[in-house]
Amino acid sequence: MPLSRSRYSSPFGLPWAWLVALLPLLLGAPLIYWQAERAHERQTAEGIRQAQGKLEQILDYADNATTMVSSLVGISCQTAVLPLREHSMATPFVRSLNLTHQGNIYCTSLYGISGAPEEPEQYVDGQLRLMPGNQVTPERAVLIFRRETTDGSVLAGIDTQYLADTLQLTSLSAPIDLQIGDLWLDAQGNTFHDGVGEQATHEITTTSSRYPFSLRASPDDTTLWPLLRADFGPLLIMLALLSLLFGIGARALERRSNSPLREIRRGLRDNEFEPFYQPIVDIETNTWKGLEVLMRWNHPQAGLIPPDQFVPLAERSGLIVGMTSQLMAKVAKDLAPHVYQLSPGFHVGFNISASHCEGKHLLEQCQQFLSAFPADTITLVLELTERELLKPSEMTTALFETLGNMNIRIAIDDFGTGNASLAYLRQFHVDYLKIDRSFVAMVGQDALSHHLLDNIIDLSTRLNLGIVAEGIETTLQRDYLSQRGVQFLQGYLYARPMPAEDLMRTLATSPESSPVKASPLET
Ligand code: G
Ligand code: G
Ligand code: MN
Repeated sequence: MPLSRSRYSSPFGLPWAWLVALLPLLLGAPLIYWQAERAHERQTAEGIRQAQGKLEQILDYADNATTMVSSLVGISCQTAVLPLREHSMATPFVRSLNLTHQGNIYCTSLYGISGAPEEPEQYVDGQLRLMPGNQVTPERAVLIFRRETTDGSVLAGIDTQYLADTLQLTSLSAPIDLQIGDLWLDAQGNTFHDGVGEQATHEITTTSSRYPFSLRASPDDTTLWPLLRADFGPLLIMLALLSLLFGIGARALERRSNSPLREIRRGLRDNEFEPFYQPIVDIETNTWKGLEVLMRWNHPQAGLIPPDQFVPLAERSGLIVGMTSQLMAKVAKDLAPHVYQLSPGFHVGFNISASHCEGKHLLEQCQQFLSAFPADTITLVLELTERELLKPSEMTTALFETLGNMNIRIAIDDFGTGNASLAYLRQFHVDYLKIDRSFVAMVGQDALSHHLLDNIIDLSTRLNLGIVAEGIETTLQRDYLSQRGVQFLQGYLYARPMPAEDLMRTLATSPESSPVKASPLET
């Protein structure tokens, strides 16, 4: 098929298919990202909620233990140290219990009698104090829980390792930090002071209603991507597969829409079929006797396409009828303004396919074409190729009868290449024979070829019909044919098929109201 698919699907087709293919990804990817972000936020909120609960649990133990020993405040350390130690050891997370009296830590479960200042003002809400490290564990921070009693207080030391572990366990989707007063503890157990006003974009914070501490989670992209990969990977793969499917679908659709037949239909709709004109010369007067109209497809991408590449398909599909209509309309528009520059009865020949004669359109189209010209100014000629003979029927017989009555002439094209009988020529009221150019090309060749050519000319002459010889390229051919009585010649020697502008230029340069002089291209 000459109208290859790839030729018409690019360059405009391909990007369209790609765009369609990308559609699921373009629409789906932001959606997935948004979903992942929501999921990430939910996970982070859940993590921070769990962290808060666990920390409150740890503080509950301290709360409990300090309640248990609160009656010991004020009692001498020697008496108090043992129950202090017992409760300290029996309570999870609590590593020491201490008693204070009159602003002095006078007894601790670790060393017994002691004498450090209590510094109650350092406690947030008088209850919690995060210390970067003390004399027991200088490297590790400690959280002190404080319970005030009537004559002093109980302090419970909690190893921050437990807190850090809790933060670590709940920091699955975003790192969580614990804030007590202006000191922070991170999941690695480091304490730090935070810069003021430094806030991550998606930061989530929570404050315990039971103890004076806050938590902060800072989700960021580094924690988002692993989640995206783990939870949304399959969805992304599905999306990519969907894209592939869309792409294949789009390509298939595109191919269908670019099938040659659709392309011809599109060309017809876009008025792309145009006439080229080739003169037929009367060698007796050396003037133009007429023109043959040859269809060209002025394709927006492929340029001018010759008819043998699309006419056969157009004939099979019936589109040739509409295309011929389009051609006739354009020819009428081209020639009507110049009709008085043409010799009276100037021939305008159209190639008509056999299938066209079997429908009812041909007669109407011919009438319409002729109505564009003043009466008797031009002669319409229909060229029917001998390669494809018409099937005689009542309808065709009547049609050609009518055409004859309308002074429309019938020419047998490519004469000699088929086998039209005398009866056929009579039945269809044939007026002209156009000797195929393959016979004309035999001029000057071997004896057998000459014999064939002479026979064809002989036959044509004896049939008593007008004779046109096609494909005249040399003066030798011209002279040979004219010597044998062929009156009308057509070929590159006189002119190649030309577009309307060239035809108009030739008509314009010829003397007014006289037929165009035939001027051979070569001599
Ligand atoms: O102009 P060119 O030599 O390319 O034409 C090639 C063939 O196409 C010729 O056989 C000619 O008869 C055919 N052709 C040209 N124009 C038309 C047309 O308008 N209709 C039909 N049916 N055939 C055409
Ligand atoms: O089949 P039909 O006679 O309609 O074909 C006419 C075609 O023959 C024209 O389209 C034109 O391109 C071609 N043609 C016209 N004159 C010459 C010529 O002198 N030499 C050759 N090789 N082709 C010609
Ligand atoms: Mn022809």
